[in-house]
Amino acid sequence: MKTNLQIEGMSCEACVRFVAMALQSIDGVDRAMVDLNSKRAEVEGDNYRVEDLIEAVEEEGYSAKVEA
Ligand SMILES: [Cu+2]
Repeated sequence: MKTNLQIEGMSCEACVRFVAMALQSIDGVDRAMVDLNSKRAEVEGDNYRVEDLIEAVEEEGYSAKVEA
């Protein structure tokens, strides 16, 4: 499965790394690509819960929502 997220609150490459690490730590996530300029994250994997992705990003102090 694949999920595109819109991330709010990232201001530098360190933020990008925090968000990417948080997403990659979720069970079932194989890959998380985070882009600062577009404020987007693309997550790939199997059987992860989308709510877990959002929660992990929020725990790092950013906000996330699923892209329509
Ligand atoms: Cu930063």
